[in-house]
Amino acid sequence: MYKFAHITDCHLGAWRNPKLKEINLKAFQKAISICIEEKVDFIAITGDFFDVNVPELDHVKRAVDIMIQARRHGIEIYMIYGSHDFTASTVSIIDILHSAGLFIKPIEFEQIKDKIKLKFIQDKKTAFKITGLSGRKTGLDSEYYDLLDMEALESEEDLKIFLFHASISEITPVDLAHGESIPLSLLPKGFIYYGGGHLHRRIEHKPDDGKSMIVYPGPLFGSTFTDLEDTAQGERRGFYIVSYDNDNETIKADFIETKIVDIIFNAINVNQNTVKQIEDKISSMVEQMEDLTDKIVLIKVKGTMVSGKRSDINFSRFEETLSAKRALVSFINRNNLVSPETTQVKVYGTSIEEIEKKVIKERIASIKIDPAMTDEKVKNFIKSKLISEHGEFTANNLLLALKKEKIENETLDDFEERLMYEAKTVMGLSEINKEIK
Ligand SMILES: [Mn+2]
Repeated sequence: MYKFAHITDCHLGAWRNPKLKEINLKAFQKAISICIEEKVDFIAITGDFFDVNVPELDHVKRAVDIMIQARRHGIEIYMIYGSHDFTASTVSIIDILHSAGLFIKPIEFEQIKDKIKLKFIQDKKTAFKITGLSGRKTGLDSEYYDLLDMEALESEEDLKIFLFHASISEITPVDLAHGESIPLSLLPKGFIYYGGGHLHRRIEHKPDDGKSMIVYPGPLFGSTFTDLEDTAQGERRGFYIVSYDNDNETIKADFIETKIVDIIFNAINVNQNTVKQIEDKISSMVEQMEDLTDKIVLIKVKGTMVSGKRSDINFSRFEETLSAKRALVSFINRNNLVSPETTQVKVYGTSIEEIEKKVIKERIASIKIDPAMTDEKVKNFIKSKLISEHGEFTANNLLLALKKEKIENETLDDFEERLMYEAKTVMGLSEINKEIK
């Protein structure tokens, strides 16, 4: 009997709030401690280990300290990149930790003509052969899956595990089905386990062959308000311990919960309410809430106000009340609260990222090439960078590149140069790093 753990989407370093940041790290510590207790043979981490490619160093140190515990118990770690900790143009912290020998990246490949031949890494203890494909920033994943040398992947002998960081169309829940996904048919066949990352939801799928499993554990804690809202509404967070029985050739995946704190979620509909009415509603809800000690309290206020602006409402007063009631952290989400002055905004979403994506999609849809344009080179450039999904890809990546903040101790010149370099790379104006990490 062999056992391995599958952990994903830790998003370490996510959350500006120090308490949430800490809970997230605690969830990772808990997962690793359980892996050690359960004596798993190895751990597979399928991307978005960190929330960004260059996280704060104190957090990196603590994550490393936790991983070292597993390594000291002889537990090997296999890690692929996710869309959050991957970068095409510069170095990710994952590269540095990999160079230091902390874990193995089973994502090496050979490019033979126009095909990508993935290399397998054989785990010493279990003899499982592991390979995988990392997540990219956004979009274009399917292009890489299209290029895979499937025959080589499928004809490889022995027990195989495939690690990936992408949505699969057929098994993605409808409410998460924005953004790009790949069809099931693009996964190579004949593997015993397909370990997925990227979807922040727990999904177990058993293909018809009855011999394999596709599993998304979902995040250990979560990195957005929506994640926590899902948790409060019953989504359990944790990871999987997968056992393989050699004699019967059967595979079993057990979900292990890593809950650190309870989360309470309440929504208030304030459609067509005045500022005073909204304040009264929130106030009476907050007054009635009990038993909040050491819990995360989330309140979502939604609707279109009859008059006034969001900033007319004194939200911090309610947060103070909640903290006086000993809530560990409280959040009043007003992303879905719209004042009449802002109703010209036509897209809604629950997170900034989602709203940005929708706005970009809408704007890009209206970009067309002027039929009078004759220069083929320019036309092709526009097509490949600015039109339809290519345009969305460029815009989303440009936004991510320009969102980067100055790192402490980085000079302004270096920072500007780094931003410029990333932006140019996104626009295809510098030498593009064609390597797939
Ligand atoms: Mn993620």
